[in-house]
Amino acid sequence: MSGPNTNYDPVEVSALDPANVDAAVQEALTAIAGAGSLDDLKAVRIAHQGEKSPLALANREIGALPPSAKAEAGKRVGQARGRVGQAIAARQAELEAERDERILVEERVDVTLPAVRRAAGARHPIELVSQRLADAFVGMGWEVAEGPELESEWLNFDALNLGPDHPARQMQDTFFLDPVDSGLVLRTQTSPVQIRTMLEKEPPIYVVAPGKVFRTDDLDATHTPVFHQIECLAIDKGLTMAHLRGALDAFVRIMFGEETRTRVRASYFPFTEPSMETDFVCFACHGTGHDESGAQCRSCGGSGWIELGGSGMVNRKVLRACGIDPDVYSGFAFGLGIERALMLRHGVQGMHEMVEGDIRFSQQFGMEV
Ligand code: FA5
Repeated sequence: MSGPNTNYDPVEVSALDPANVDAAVQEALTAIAGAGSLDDLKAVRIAHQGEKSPLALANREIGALPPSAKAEAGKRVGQARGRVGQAIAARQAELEAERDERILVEERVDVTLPAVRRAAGARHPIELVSQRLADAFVGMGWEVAEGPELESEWLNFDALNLGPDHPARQMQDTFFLDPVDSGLVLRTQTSPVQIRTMLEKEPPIYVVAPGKVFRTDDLDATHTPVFHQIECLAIDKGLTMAHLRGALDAFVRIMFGEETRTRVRASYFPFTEPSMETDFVCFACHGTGHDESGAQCRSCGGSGWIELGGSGMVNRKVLRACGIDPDVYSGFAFGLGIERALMLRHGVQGMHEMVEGDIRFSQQFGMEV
């Protein structure tokens, strides 16, 4: 800054020289007009309006002038700064308007375009059927019971009267867990849930237990290594085979309709005595046992019937093992394959369709969540 200017002549202070002030203004206006973007304009503002700009320096010179000269110099510099400020504000408004217009075009949303629709998930038909079956029994006052898929050998076999050397233990080909003496298996049936329930609850007991089970079966039209069962167990005073038939009939009617053709035949399960098997008429040959060419039906092996599930009166030995007095209480149980129930209910042609995970299969059953 210059020293006190006692012999005042504003022209002699070069920064305040009207020509220089004018030149600074012209230079600023040219730069402002040439700023092509808001970023450019920011740089121009710093150069021509900032602390080190020529006009800011001129403004500072005013402070050193004698009071009588300050007004005139102040007016000149003030007007110059005002012009620059206005020009910057005007250019700023122009550039902002251009930017907004560009954004509106670039980010335009066509609300008439069809939306990208994501398919909503839905429950698998196996899950739907097993829930519907369980619901039917809950509607009759039964409770839902659950057990683990990784089960102790004792609960899956021994407690159900299938001792280590029992030949029936081979009836259900089992996935054992490493090491073999771990005593753990992937449960082969939902029947261990019977035992768990009887050990936990006092009679009367009415439970329904849906769940996943595992067997070393090959995948074919009526078998899969991972499938689902639903098990019903009733323990009360005075229950007989008549109650079992009644419950089975109710189950089949609710699930498959009045016209369903099923049959029961004597069978054997170590944990029920006496035992029965329920079959339904083959979905492929409709009970004839052969296909259109006369060859043996591959779905039912020529018998015309497909096994749906087993049942029977709970073996006295099993009741006793669970601490229930068989002279006071009796009970019945039955267990069905859900995949087979789905075949019967919806005419599904083979197990492959159910396990392949093709969404077109599931969609036929609706998208119930
Ligand atoms: C049992 O598993 C007994 N726990 C059923 C039972 C419960 C009997 C209560 C008495 C009292 P079974 O091994 O038969 O029984 O199997 C029952 C049903 O599971 C079969 O009838 C069949 O519908 C289904 N099933 C068996 N193996 C397979 C498989 N590999 N794939 C699909 N479904 C199967």
